Amino acid sequence: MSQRRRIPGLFAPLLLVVAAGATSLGTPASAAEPAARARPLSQVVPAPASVSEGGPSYALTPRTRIRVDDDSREARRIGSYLADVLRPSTGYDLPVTARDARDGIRLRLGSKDASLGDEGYRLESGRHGVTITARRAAGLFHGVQTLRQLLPAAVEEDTRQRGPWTVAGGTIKDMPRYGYRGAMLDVSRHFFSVDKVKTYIDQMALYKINKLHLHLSDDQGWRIAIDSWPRLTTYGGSTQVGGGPGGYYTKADYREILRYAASRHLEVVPEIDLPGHTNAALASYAELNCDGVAPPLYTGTNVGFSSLCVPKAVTYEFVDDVVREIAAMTPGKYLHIGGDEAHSTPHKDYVAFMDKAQAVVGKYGKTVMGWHQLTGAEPAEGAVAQYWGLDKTSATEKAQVANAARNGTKLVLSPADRAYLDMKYDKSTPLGLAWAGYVEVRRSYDWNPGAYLPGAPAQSVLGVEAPMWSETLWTNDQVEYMAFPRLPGIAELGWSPAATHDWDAYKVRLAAQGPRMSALGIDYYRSPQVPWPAE
Ligand code: TNX
Repeated sequence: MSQRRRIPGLFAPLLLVVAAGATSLGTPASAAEPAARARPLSQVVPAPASVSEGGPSYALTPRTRIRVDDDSREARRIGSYLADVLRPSTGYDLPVTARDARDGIRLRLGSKDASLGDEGYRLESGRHGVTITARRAAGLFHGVQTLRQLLPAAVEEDTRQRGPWTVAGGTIKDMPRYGYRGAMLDVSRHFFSVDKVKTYIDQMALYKINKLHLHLSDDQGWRIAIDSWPRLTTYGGSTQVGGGPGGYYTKADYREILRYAASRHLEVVPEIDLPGHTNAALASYAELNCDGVAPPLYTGTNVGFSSLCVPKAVTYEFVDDVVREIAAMTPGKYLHIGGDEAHSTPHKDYVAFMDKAQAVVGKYGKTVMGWHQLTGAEPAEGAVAQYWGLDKTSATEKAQVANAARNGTKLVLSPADRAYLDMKYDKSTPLGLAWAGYVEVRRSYDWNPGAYLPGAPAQSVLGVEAPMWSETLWTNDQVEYMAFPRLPGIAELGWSPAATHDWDAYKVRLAAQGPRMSALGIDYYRSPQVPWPAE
């Protein structure tokens, strides 16, 4: 479906420049048409760090090439990825080539601009094409996401559409506010196949999310094969919420997710939730229970009723084996050990258990992540606490987390009444839960991660994450409806400078994502708070 949107009056002067540029390039359509389609460089989500608009635009033609440097396999891979996005809708060949060309799309690594960091990029668009420059492949990849958004939404369709494919002239220099910009998928309450996870990864990448947190175990299912404890999956993974077959990832499946995530420049953060949320493990191995009796599998949605047996030695053989096998497969830095809602573990036991479990994570070379209840134990040096409280969480609990942050614990912010993608938007939302309240689009966007937790130093904040708990969700359509359009807002909080934060401006940029999400087949929630264009 092609997008024909009206030109907002505000952009008229810019568009005159664009139109002039397009005409002088001899763009095949009438002079008025390309102007109607060139979107301002600033209309990207997440908002770029700096934008300077103006100058002639560039329009892709059937002769456009994607040029990469001869010696860069990474740039070539990203070039092929871009070509795969653009070919179906444009119908152009878009060869990826190291041959010199007078114009086209140029992807260059090796920028000397240190201020770009590992994930930043510079995008320049003008008469002869679009050049994206970065220091590292991740930056080039993020620049390519920006370029997608500068093209008409119809470029995301998988069948041939009418152009012209015009990119407005100007320069973007962009880099993230935070290095941790995550989304979590709970594959335990309902299992999600490798293909479903890949679909979500692609959608996350469009908004420059760079961490995929997989909640791999919970009361209702154990989803990752552990060779030394095979019943965890063959039995513990055999069902899910509401009954039904469940499922699990073999090691090859998990490696395929890792490979695919890496190809989209996402790091996978695996989570094994301990010592609570462990009914699937306890059901699979009787010896893990204090009374030696395995409970039945669980298909309901209660929390807080299960616990590993803290005094038993076998518990730590189990934790060691699980952490060792997962750490060995996972290239990323973090291993998340949960630690939330351990309501059936006495506090003294909880503290003793978390001490030992954190040491195991360290022994296998990973950095501990845990839900913020970890700060009620002794966080290991360098540990990361994921805060999931609410505005109304008690001052004492917030102070405990802030205090840990002052003592060196790092924070990832996932406040449940802002960032939980499984919360209903309002009372009419057919999916999701409401224990943290309704979370409309504005509410999920309108907070500042850098100043969110009173008393926590701004430097302790590594970033943000949007968790998707799956008690009520099992299809990609359902995930999309809950994630979009809130996930782009959380992504923007993680990426864009605080100075760009402004709901009134954001809602207009977000509205422009509507046709793009539709073209991508994303079934998003048409929030009445956002001025969506007619499609
Ligand atoms: C709380 S958040 C949980 C999960 C539930 C979720 C539902 C957290 C660390 N624990 O066990 O799935 O609420 O919204």
